[in-house]
Amino acid sequence: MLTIEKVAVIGLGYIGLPTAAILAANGIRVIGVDVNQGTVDAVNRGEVPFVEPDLSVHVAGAVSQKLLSASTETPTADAYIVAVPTPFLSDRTADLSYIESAALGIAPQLRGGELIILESTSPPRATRHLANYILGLRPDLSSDGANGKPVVHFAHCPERVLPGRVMIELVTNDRIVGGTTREAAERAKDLYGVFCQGEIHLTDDVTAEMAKLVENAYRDVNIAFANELSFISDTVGIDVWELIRLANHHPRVNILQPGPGVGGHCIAVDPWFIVAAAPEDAKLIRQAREVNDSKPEWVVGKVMDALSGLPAKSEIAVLGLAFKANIDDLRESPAVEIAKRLADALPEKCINVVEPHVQELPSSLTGRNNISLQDLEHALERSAVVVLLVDHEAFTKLTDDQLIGKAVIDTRGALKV
Ligand code: SAJ
Repeated sequence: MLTIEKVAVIGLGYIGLPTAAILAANGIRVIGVDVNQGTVDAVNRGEVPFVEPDLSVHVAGAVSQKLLSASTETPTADAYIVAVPTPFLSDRTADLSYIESAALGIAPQLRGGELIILESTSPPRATRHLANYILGLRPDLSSDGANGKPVVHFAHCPERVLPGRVMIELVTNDRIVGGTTREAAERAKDLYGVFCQGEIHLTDDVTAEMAKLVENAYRDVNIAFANELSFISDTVGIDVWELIRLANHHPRVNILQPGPGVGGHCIAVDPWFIVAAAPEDAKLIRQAREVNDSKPEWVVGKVMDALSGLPAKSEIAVLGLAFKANIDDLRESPAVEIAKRLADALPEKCINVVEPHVQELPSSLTGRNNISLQDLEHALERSAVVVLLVDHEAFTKLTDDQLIGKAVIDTRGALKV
């Protein structure tokens, strides 16, 4: 029986805000909490501060029905969903400081009986770390009723939605819910059951944490295989795209696509949490990360090869900065990394970046006078070398005529030249 009427969602980012909106759309009173006043103000106006299909409609509707509001202060609530960032530190272990900040806000509000769910992608035992951190601040409470203390329930429920399809996948994907106790898992299942039409699988907290990391590491390893094939194909002088297309005709083979490297805040990051947890064992996972991380430098080498023999003043068109097609998200994007390396290595060359989904270059590319954001036509007109980094629709439609006479480096296999 669900007794949760009021939920606080801590962190109104790419996952927290959609989750808040979908709960509110299903009749739960939701308060979104964020440290960024601009985000809080935007949500209270019914606006969404980033691009995600269908999210605006949900947020605007929930705010106008007074089921969703936002604040910089953590309120009392029946359940808390923590969806804050867990970036990695310079030694590639997870930075849990945002989780701890969320805990500092939650702890004073607890009365006993609440459910606290960690949704942030986390290294193994982060949910226990959150529980211990909160119970350290509130020694009058417990996670299991020991010594007759009121219980607070802790669970991990990783999100697995694909950016660009978040509002659909939140509803249709299966979910894994791991509790520090069985009761915590059952309660979290009841809450997600409010909107989730997929199956909800119960387990313990550490297995749930690992499941999310393993899903992304699985994909990373498979993309690394494709990227390694692109190196090998180049060495033996064959077309990697044709090679993969043909091999995939086998009924039990499904090779992914090579690219300029792996970006985004998940697949390029999460496998390192596994490596940090078991460095001696996670050999293949580490190697895959290294293969994928080596791809940007390899692409830069191909641009250098293409430039050799061309007039010194030849310009370069860099097509795409996003981490994947048809989105505006530049986080951990290998395309940004390649653009930066080219700008650093070629101070005398003009680099024309085309990214139809952003209005200005990211800060890592500004402050240089050899790189600028241009429209596609202008960039193509001026450049002798074209390097395609993202298979945005605007680029895959390019015709042979538009590329005639140019050296083309197509890292996505998106062009027919
Ligand atoms: N990529 C390739 N070749 C491929 C597929 C992808 O180079 O064949 C690259 C993309 O261009 C991109 C990166 O990999 O740079 C990641 O893109 P993606 O579409 O594979 O995944 P994300 O990062 O957008 O979302 C992933 C998803 N995880 C899995 O598919 C296992 C998503 O379901 C998760 O919710 C999300 O990570 C997350 O939040 O963890």
